[in-house]
Amino acid sequence: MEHNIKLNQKSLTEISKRISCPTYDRSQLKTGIVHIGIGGFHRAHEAYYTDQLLHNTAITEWGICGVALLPSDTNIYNTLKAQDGLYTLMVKEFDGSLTKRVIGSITEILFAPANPIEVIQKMASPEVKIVTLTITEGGYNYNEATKSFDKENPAILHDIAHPSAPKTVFGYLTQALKLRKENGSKGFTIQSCDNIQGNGDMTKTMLLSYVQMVEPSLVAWIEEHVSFPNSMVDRITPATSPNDIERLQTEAGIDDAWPVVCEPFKQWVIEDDFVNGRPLWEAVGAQFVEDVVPYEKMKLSLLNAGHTVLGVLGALSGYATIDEAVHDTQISTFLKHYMDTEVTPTLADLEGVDLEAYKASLLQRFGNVNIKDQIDRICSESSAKIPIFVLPTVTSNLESNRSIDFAAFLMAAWAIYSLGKDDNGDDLIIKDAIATTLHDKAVVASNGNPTAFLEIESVFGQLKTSERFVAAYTSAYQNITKLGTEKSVLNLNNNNLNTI
Ligand code: CS2
Repeated sequence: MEHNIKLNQKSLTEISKRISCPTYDRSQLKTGIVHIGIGGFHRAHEAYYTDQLLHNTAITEWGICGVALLPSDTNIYNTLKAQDGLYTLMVKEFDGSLTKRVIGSITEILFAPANPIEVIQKMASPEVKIVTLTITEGGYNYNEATKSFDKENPAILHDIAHPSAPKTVFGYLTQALKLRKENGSKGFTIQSCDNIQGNGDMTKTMLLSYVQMVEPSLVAWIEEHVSFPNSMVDRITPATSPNDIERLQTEAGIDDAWPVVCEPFKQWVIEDDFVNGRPLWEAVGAQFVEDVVPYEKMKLSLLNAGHTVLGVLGALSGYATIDEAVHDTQISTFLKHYMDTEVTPTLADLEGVDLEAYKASLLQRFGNVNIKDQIDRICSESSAKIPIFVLPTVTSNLESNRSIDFAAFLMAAWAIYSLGKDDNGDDLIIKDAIATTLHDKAVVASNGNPTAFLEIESVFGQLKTSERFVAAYTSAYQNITKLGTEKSVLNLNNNNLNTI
């Protein structure tokens, strides 16, 4: 291969001789979508679908403006800015090969902390018809303990005090919608692409709680002019590693400072409820349905919770990647038990879905040895994920008097994981917004009071009041402490031999 080429708009023609590139004229695209949160997942999913659509050159109104919301997004902002919004998507196929393409759908990039007004104005501009979000499960400011919007969050208090220089998505959306109302413009659709049951409903409830506090007169306008479709999003997108960057240089001679890697599988199921038009994403594989709830439930409680199982048990066992964990027979047997005996009965009302095939496909996807999805990534922010991925299953099983043993074991394993050491005594780095609380409670738990961990109400709500759960959890906690993860997983599996 000749010299490496730096990825940017100017070099695109040259790069298109090496890998597939946008064939559409990016300079002709209007910005129809503002997207908040330009991490890997957005770039492997919505931006990819939209790029595929834009290859139909008759479509010019759906360029994406990517917004970096947080000061910690400086790096991705600078990188994408230097590359004119372009990046390489590297799909890690099952046979080990890479499918590489440059994605061109992000045509503008803004850094909110540097210029909040610019972001508000962009969102208020009439050509923008949809605001999409990937702000993570924790970004919705929902408090599990009070089951409502967290009004005490310092970032929210900041936004109330400084409406024109907000920090949170709620501050931005409120100001932009207020401006649209004042300008006599149409509303827009707010589309969450995060892993939350009823992500659109959650966005609406949280936003209206905020608006009710700061701009009560805007509530009725939003009810009428803004829609919040629920959606199920899916594509496993590990963090990009230095090896991935190097591989792109070696295989294609392209210098891309931040390519995105992902699995071949992708799915996007969306409720067709858009107040101001939408792209024909169905032309490139998205599904529009009337009720997305069944799909969401299935994905969150099997795929995402499955990840949590593999992540927590895998981390304690000393594994670094998800494929390593799923190739450990006892861990995958545990996962199958959990899926079959505890999750499947809660999904009884799913119509038209072949659950057995879905579960089998998940094990295959988790096992893709080329993906190298990091256990660190999966375990990060568990305090926001577990209440969404795992605890609804527990609640439903407690109500119906079904098995909760595997979930209780998982929670005990998480409590032990939160001590920050794996079974070999090696350090585990815990990345979590409430890492200190998790650690403090984990320490109390390890000093003869396992249930102390369940006292974290923002995660567990009132779960500590369920005697049945507490008993199963305590017994699992003691077993793991006494026997280690491997042996106690084996014992639990053996006690349930006839259930799979
Ligand atoms: C993962 C998800 O963050 C997690 O814990 O389960 O990021 C998962 O990879 C995606 O939702 C896949 O669609």
